[in-house]
Amino acid sequence: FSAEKYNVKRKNFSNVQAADVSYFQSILGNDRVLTDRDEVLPFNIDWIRNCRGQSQVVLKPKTTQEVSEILAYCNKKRLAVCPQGGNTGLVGGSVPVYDEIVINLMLMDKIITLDEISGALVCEAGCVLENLDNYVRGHNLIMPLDLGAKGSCQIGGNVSTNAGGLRLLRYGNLHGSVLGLEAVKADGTVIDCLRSLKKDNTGYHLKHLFIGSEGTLGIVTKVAIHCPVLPKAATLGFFGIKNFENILELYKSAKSSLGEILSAFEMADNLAITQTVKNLNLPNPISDYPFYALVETHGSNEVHDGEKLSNFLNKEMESGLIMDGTVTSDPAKMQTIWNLRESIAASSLVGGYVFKYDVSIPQKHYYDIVPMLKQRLGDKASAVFGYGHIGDGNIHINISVPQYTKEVVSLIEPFIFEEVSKLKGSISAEHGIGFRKPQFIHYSKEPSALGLMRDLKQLMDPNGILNPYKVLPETN
Ligand code: FAD
Ligand code: 2HG
Ligand code: ZN
Repeated sequence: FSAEKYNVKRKNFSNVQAADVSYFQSILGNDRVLTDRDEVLPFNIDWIRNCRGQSQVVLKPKTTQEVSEILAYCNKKRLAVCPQGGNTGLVGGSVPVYDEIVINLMLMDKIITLDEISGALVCEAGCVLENLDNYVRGHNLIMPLDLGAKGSCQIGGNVSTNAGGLRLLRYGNLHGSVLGLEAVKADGTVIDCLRSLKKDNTGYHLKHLFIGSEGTLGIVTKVAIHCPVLPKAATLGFFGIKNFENILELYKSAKSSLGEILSAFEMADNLAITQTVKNLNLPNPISDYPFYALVETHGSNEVHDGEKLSNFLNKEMESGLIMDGTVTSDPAKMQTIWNLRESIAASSLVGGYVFKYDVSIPQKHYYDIVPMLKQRLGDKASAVFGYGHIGDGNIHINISVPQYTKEVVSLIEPFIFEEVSKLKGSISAEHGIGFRKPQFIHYSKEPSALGLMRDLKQLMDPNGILNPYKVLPETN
């Protein structure tokens, strides 16, 4: 269990009793209260199989009112809970540590309204991101975020982690695109900030407290989000690059040559791509190169945008920044390339154990830590690679080892966080702190800021029932 592995002590919460289960059944009915061991198990294990909890109860509310009644009861009885969306989180925040009751939002999946003039979509928190995107595309809009987990992550989970993803560079982060939300506090109070307005300076911007709070301050039950217009033209380039310096030069050039139509600029090193091709049996549209860049445009004129990207490719092949590449606006071919990029995360789950790090570093030093870690780990690691959202200065470092050992952990942590801190980076760019990183949060947050985080937690969840052991470090 992860509690033993990471040496975390159970807090003084109540244990779930038969009477508690009966109460939950009285609100939800028997079908939406899971207690069978086999049924509960998948809700206890995270996507990368780093963490496993011991919950015996999973609740599946269908309405805000039900969430409110569950929380009011748990708060009164001192029963700890773990809010859960699609369980695709990568820092162990979405699964219980001990016997916290899982509150999974999957049945709160209704679209409420879509304003085609403003682009404001209002929906319940359990809507799966891809379903929302398919829906709004039917109305000439797209979701402002996209990520490899879109087929199972939920908008409430995205909001609670402040997910970034593949096009943050163009469409900004959720603090900008979430217009409003509804959330339930630990004591069951429903906080209604569900406005769909672009402008609303009426006092404190409370929605921002819930965006990125990883289920520790409340359960998000509804979201109002701004959807940009569906681009009439999308083109994608996939390029082979000689070295990391050339990726940075290419990024600078893409910003000036493609300007307002640039919608994504991603990079991957050789091993990230070759391992994905090998482990998941996927095609690579170009041959083997030390680095790869993926450059996408979203615009309103196919001919103009296609020309711009082709000219960019020709110019940079002549300059030598691009060694080889392909540009396409064919949806099926674009999908194949995106699929290769989006599958990198899953490729490192094949065999052994994976450590995933998600850090922000000033772009000049973006890749520095990968060779350092390779050297430090030697043959103790079966793979060390780096890839990510270079446009956002966000690199994902994946380290695969045959099996988890304390020795390997001690070679990686806190070394990696110390290096990030030296470079004035962030130890979590987009995945959050969850269960895996609270003890390292001080590398990125000053004591005064951490103190205010604790004060807010105390104010909003005085009994600490919401996602305990997550985000905030233990005070000894
Ligand atoms: P969960 O994993 O279920 O939960 C995540 C956290 O949010 C937990 O702390 C949980 O307690 C809390 N939570 C969930 N729902 C609620 C709610 N309704 N109210 C309150 N708290 C809640 N992340 C990125 O930022 N960018 C990426 O590009 C990206 N790509 C990914 C690709 C893959 C293949 C995978 C597996 C993951 C990726 N992630 C990425 C991480 C993950 O998908 C995101 O963090 C996502 O936003 C989590 O959504 P979820 O519904 O699965 O939430
Ligand atoms: C991505 O950008 C995700 O693909 C996952 O954020 C990162 O698994 C990872 O390391
Ligand atoms: Zn990412």
